[in-house]
Amino acid sequence: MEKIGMGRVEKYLKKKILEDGAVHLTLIDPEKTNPKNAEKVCVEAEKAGTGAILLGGSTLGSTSHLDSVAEQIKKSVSIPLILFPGNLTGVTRFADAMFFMSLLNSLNPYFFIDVQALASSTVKMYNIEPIPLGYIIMGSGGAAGFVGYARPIPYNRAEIAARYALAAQYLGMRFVYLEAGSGAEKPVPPEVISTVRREADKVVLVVGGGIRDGKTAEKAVKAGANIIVTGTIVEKTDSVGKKLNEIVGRIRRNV
Ligand code: 1GP
Repeated sequence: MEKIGMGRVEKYLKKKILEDGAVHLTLIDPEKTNPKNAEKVCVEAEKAGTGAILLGGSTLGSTSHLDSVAEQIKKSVSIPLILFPGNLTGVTRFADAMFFMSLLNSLNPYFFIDVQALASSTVKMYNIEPIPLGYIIMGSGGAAGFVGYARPIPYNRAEIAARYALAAQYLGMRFVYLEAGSGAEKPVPPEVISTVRREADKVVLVVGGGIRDGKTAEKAVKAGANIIVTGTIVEKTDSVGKKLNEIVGRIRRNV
């Protein structure tokens, strides 16, 4: 029984949120990179003050490719490596933790409970720390929405997202992720974030999808996001460090 509760990475994230006001996570999509490039991006991201590396994608086919990217990242940085799996292929023994996530607004039970059941014994065997997370897809939803059979919640229906988030809280999920979809034209609007924050007042609120600059990230944090995820900007920006510095600087309290 004494083993039940928060693990090391979750405690680290929560402490950092308390200290800094919010945490930034750098998302690496293994399909869009290779071990060498991932190392370069992660080293720059760590220097810029990102809190952890998230690793995963919706359409990943090869776990051996994921293994080689993850192993290289682990060798190169000291911040935690957290998995953000889109399917069974997204589990690697080189990770410290995993967003053990359920896609709450999927029409397909595979994505809210079956794939988790299939993955669970591997997560245990590799001693990966599971962080329970309710995943809610909004707006246009992107690839995650399509692959996950999601019924994305429209931005003008924030109260629906808030109810899903509160249900996740009552089901014991300690994190809720509002996802606009990778590369989304429109990120989750601040008024949606604040409605969800007011209702689900005990969860760590993660927001991602379409965030490309410090101003947007800061608005999301002011509306109640605790964690900001950005992925596409590290794929497309030459000066990754500069861009991430700007975002991390804007979301940290008193900076
Ligand atoms: C996608 O929320 C993440 O799952 C990050 O989105 O790639 O648009 O930063 P971007």
